[in-house]
Amino acid sequence: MRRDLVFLGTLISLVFLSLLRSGSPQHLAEEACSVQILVPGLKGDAGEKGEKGSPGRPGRVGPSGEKGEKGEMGDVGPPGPNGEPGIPCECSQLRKAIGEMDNQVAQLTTELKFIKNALPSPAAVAGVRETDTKIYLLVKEEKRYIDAQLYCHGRGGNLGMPKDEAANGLLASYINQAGLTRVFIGINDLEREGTFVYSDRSPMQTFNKWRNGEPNNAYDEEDCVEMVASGGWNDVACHITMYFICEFDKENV
Ligand code: MMA
Ligand code: CA
Repeated sequence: MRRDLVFLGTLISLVFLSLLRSGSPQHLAEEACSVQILVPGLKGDAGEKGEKGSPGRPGRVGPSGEKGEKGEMGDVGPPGPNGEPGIPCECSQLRKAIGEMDNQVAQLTTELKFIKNALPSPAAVAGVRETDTKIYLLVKEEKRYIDAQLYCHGRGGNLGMPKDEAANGLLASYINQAGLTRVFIGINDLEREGTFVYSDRSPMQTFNKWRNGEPNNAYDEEDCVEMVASGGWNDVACHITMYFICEFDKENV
């Protein structure tokens, strides 16, 4: 029994030694049986720089960027589905309404034909211009200021009274498109020299289009106003004759 134990102890020692020998051969050559072999030696020199490592893992997702510009408009979508079928109509009522409208159209057509024929001559009126609230009519009949004003009054209007840039520009282009250089407009100082008012007697506000040096009351006799092709205003004698523009309020037409 003891011999077996001694044998086992020797065997363990041999295995232990062979393990140490294979792990650190240089030290073991001199001090194979010393206890010191179990204590770490002095720190060695720094090793050479290693090779570049493999790339790291991807970083965390960054914060969202600024909002981009608006994209272009998309294509037109496909047509929608068909609507529900309509309710059956009251055909007799509709027929009656259509019949009445037919009569009205016939009556209006006759009246319009009459009005067109009754005009002085087709060439006397060069179409019309309109804004949301007004209709302008260029009358190609030469008249003195007073007669021109009477002509417009007699038809429920006034001589053209441009009271802002838009209206003035519209009248100017109207004149130019008709190939004209000047027309009477509804502005005068007949009542009080130097105080110009619109022909509906409303006072001149801040807007005006006087040409440079106007109004000059040349020859001491210029109390009426013309618009020239540029849209500028000039005071002129009221007794001269020229074409003119009437204006009508749509509410009164
Ligand atoms: C000049 C100028 C005007 C005036 C007319 C009258 C051509 O322009 O003096 O102010 O109204 O003459 O003909
Ligand atoms: Ca003048």
